[in-house]
Amino acid sequence: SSTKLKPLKSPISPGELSVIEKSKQLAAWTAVDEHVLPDYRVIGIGSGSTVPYVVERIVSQGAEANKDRVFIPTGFQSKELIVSSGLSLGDVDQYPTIDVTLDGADEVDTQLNCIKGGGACHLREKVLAEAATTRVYICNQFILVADYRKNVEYLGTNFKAGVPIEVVPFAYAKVLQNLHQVLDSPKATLRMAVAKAGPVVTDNGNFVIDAPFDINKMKEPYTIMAQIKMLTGVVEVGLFCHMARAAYFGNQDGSVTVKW
Ligand code: ABF
Repeated sequence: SSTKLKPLKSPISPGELSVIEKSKQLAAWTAVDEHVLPDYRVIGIGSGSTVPYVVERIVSQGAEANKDRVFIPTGFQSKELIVSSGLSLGDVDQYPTIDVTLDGADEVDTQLNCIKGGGACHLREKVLAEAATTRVYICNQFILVADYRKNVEYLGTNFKAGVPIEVVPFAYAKVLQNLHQVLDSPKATLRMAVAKAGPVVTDNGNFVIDAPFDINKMKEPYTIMAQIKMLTGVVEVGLFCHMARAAYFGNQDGSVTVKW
């Protein structure tokens, strides 16, 4: 299902933020208003460029609202964000059940399946997503926030880089070979750091492969995810299937689309 909400008034005057930034902010703020409830104590904070607006809105709820809360990061970036915003930091090994996790996405389909991992944090992001879905059917609170470009019918429509796959360094060449020859992703490549100085290394010390698939295959993301996960050396796949409860997309006209 999907619905469109009325424009939310931003305190930042028009022109200060680009349309895309503003749509990220609208999505994040609306999601916080709907899902970060006063009695929630353990809150997962994802990664990427939309999540700072999530934290901005949470901070605006005031010191009293946040004094008994603990915030769990998905990686280095969100850890810094939590600490620099004056919020209390926790870890998922202390809090394996999270009240709500809010995170960005590279693309989200109509079933709320999504591609994540453009920022190479998808292993930890999936752990936090799962921690917020532990009480699935009772209180699944994994919430996506994104701008309008991420709202698609099928994964791979706009996001052409492919499915991010975290692999242990020892196994990367074998995983690449399997992706090329067995799973029909001939353009799968090892993600390189800026200026090709070397491979991107995740917060867990692993490499990342980006594997593009035919758009028709992406219509069944769960199948692809399961096939990739079976490859020896794969740590986690940036396809999140049947996990999100809702996705919020800020639109160019200042409205917010909610999919659930
Ligand atoms: C993270 O940030 C990732 O999983 C995803 O790759 C990326 C998307 O973020 P944004 O568009 O908000 O920068 O959540």
